[in-house]
Amino acid sequence: MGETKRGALIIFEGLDRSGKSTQYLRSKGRTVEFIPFPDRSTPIGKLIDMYLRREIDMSEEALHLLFCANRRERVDFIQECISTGIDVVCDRYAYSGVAYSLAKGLPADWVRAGDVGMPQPDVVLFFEVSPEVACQRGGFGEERLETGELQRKVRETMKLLRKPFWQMVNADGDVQTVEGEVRAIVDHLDLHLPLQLLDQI
Ligand code: FDM
Ligand code: MG
Repeated sequence: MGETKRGALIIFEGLDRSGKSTQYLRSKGRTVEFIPFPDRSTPIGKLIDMYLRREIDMSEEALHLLFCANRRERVDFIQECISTGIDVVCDRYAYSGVAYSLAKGLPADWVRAGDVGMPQPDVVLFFEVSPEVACQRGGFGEERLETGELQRKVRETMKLLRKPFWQMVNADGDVQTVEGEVRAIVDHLDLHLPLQLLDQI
């Protein structure tokens, strides 16, 4: 009694341009910290940003490890927020990391090992948007990894990663409809158990 309830770790996953960030901004109402992955503000995030904007090259393996390391850079912050009752919303997480690298053909066991021990989400909201709708939304195709072919593979691979704590959200609809779906899910999270760590992805 009287204890502060811990914060929730909420992940938004889905294709590029599926409106995930918009959803976050419109669904606040609690104390929320928002972390986009890749987090381009950190030292490792800056390297990833340079790669995505075609300023530097690197091997797919090195890139995969940088994406994993970039998430590790923020673990202390995530845990501090959760334990003080602040919700953390991440735009992408280990599932993007695994799905993109598997879609490129990197070895499955090696890829999936990179995020073991990361905080386990309370919920992953998977925003499903048809590729046609995604392509029509602004800015698509400017960065590396945004080709239609890779996106299609990622979409298929992502579905194989589905866990009991995933919830599918139809993101083709208008913003208000999607927002309603998100609120209903987030309002019913059970935060009585302590935050767990991922033992597999
Ligand atoms: N991406 C993102 C990965 O390939 N692996 C990862 O671990 C993460 C977090 O990076 F194409 C890809 C997904 C996307 C690109 O992401 C940049 P944003 O959300 O468009 O910034
Ligand atoms: Mg992008």
